Amino acid sequence: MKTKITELLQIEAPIIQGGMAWVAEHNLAAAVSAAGGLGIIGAANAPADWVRGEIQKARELTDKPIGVNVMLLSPYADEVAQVLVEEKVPVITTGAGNPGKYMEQWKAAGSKVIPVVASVALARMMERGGADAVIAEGTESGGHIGAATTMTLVPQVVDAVDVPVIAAGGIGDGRGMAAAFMLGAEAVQMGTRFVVAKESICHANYKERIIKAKDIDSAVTGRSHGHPIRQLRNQMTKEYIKKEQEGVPFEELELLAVGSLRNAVVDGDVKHGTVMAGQIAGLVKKEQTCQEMIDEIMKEASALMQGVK
Ligand code: TUI
Repeated sequence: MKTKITELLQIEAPIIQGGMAWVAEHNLAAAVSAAGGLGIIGAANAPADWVRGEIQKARELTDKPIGVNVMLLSPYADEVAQVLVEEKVPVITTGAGNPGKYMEQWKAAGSKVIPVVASVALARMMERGGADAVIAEGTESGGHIGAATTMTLVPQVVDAVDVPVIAAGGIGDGRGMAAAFMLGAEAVQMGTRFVVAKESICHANYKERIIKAKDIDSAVTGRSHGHPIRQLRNQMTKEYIKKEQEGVPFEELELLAVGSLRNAVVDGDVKHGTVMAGQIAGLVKKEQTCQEMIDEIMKEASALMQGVK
């Protein structure tokens, strides 16, 4: 399948893996890229040396291009940005902010820069700043989210910018991918489905929670202080949301959240940890290799789109 994004990024399947903190490390990224999509190393809150090491380890596993996601709220964002220049990372996605201050150095190093946007205004600003494409991410996504749904955001961003648009949020199979193409997207980004990949190092308890999740099993914490995070309901979300309703200040809420994603992903504490996942978790039913996932999604989407596009 050829689209503007497969051409731009030199990949076979228009499927990009989300830059998920603790999960998107070299094994998963290399497996997605080897399967024809674009694997992403999630820099999240990690120090620059860790990011460099992951890039190098991924490159030992595959010759295919691999990208890095920069989480712009990270205290290490400046150092990570520099490592990406030194390592000549072919594709950089960004999340949770405005990457404007890094754009020039990344473009000069030859990287394709693809910011995640949650609004038309930011999409326009990113295009003006030199973005090669944008990821329009709806509120169905896991983790840090915006307000608009994928169904409403994607066509409005498509109409507003000339660069190709990648749809994200609530996409987990070939039907979601075909729907995204109907909205004008040129590729999709998926996170939740790849969390349960065989190559994903995520703890078995976390994978099991996604596999057993039902349609309405996620909740959003942090709305009271403007950093909404979608995650699966558990003891943690119950306590957090109760405290938010009581008007507990941000600093105290933060104490509940610090280290909680690591506790879930690495140690498997899915009761008190943060189990970030998108609303599509209810559709994700089994662990598969990245190759099996990508082949299945491509086959299903292609069949649905026969004669349509
Ligand atoms: O970034 C994400 N998802 C994330 S980041 C993250 S890091 C974290 N880890 C542990 C606890 C708390 C946070 C987890 N999930 N998705 C991309 C995304 N970007 N969604 C929304 C946005 C966004 C929001 C506002 C992008 C830009 C923006 O603009 C701000 C501005 O300056 O205009």
